[in-house]
Amino acid sequence: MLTIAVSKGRIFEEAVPFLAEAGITPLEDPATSRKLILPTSRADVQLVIIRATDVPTFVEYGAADLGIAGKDVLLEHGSDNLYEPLDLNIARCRLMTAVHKDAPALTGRIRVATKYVKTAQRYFADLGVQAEIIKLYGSMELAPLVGLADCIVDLVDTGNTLRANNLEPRDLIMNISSRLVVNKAAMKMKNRAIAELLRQFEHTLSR
Ligand code: PRT
Ligand code: MG
Repeated sequence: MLTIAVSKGRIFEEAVPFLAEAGITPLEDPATSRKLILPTSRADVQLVIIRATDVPTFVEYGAADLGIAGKDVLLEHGSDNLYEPLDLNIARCRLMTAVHKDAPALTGRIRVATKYVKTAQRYFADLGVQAEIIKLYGSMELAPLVGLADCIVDLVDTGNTLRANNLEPRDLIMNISSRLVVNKAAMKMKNRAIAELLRQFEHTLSR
């Protein structure tokens, strides 16, 4: 049995063509099903439906053989205990800093609200900027509006969320896409099945 960890929402939706190329169709729609383990059209493949941020954990511990996770999540999770053989180039966005549209240039010690604590810490340290990082779990955009932070670090796609809150993007930290990750032991023990899946995913990418 191959177990693939995936989050519902945009990653699952954009992963469907990759799965289909490998003959994998979930027997229920994760958007409406309450099941956390979804059987598929292939008797030897099941999906586990989990939070995006939990995907590296499941794969690292071998609770799933493979997973699909955003580079943002992988960076923040920060484990060397995973193989990352394939950039699926899906769920693309940018990890950026953003500030109030009327904000002056940031100088001196700044306060940064984000859920990407480790990534933000590393980014500002590399720039030599003194930053106090404030961990939030959501609605980062609110922080500069109510004086909680000078700046946020968050994902930007269309920019609509920032604009709707009178914020604007400043600096690009990294272009983000979702990656296939593989458990290290599974890569050895289930090499034939995983190598075949990799080939099929690569074939989808090349079309
Ligand atoms: O939603 P939930 O709390 O369950 O978890 P999650 O937010 O981690 O999951 P999900 O499915 O929303 O995101 C999964 C992955 O999709 C992320 O880890 C990214 O790699 C990728 N991705 C791609 C995005 C976006 N684009 C994106 N636009 N993730 C989130 N957003 C959010 C962003 O945080 C901001 O709130 O969308 C808003 C900005 O969008 P625009 O279009 O208004 O700029
Ligand atoms: Mg979300």
